[in-house]
Amino acid sequence: MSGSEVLVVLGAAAAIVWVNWYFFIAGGRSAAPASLAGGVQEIRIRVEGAYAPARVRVRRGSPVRLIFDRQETSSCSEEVVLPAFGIRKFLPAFQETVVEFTPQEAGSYEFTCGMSMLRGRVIVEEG
Ligand SMILES: [Cu+2]
Repeated sequence: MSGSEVLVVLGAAAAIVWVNWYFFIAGGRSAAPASLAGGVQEIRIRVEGAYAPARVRVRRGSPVRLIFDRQETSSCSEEVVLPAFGIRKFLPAFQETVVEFTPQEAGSYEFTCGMSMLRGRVIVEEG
């Protein structure tokens, strides 16, 4: 291989490593873990122009309770949808709204506002 070919191969290898790190390792680590409350994996998500945290990490097979704390009146965030769990819920402004489900399969599941503008993710790990 010529010198420039080696550089191309190294560059491609570095890109692959980066993509894997970015999406799989960093993504999982930056997700906020749920805390256990009486066997329920509970996590509070602030809704104000975005979901905070936007990534939450839970374990498969135990109930999950997401507490959406909506601190705005912007109509964008008035609904939250978790398509994988068949959930669509209205979030009254300046109130907490509880959403509960039990993930049976590990994976990464999106939640969005009613118009899919705000986005978050539930990362379900093996129990
Ligand atoms: Cu919206």
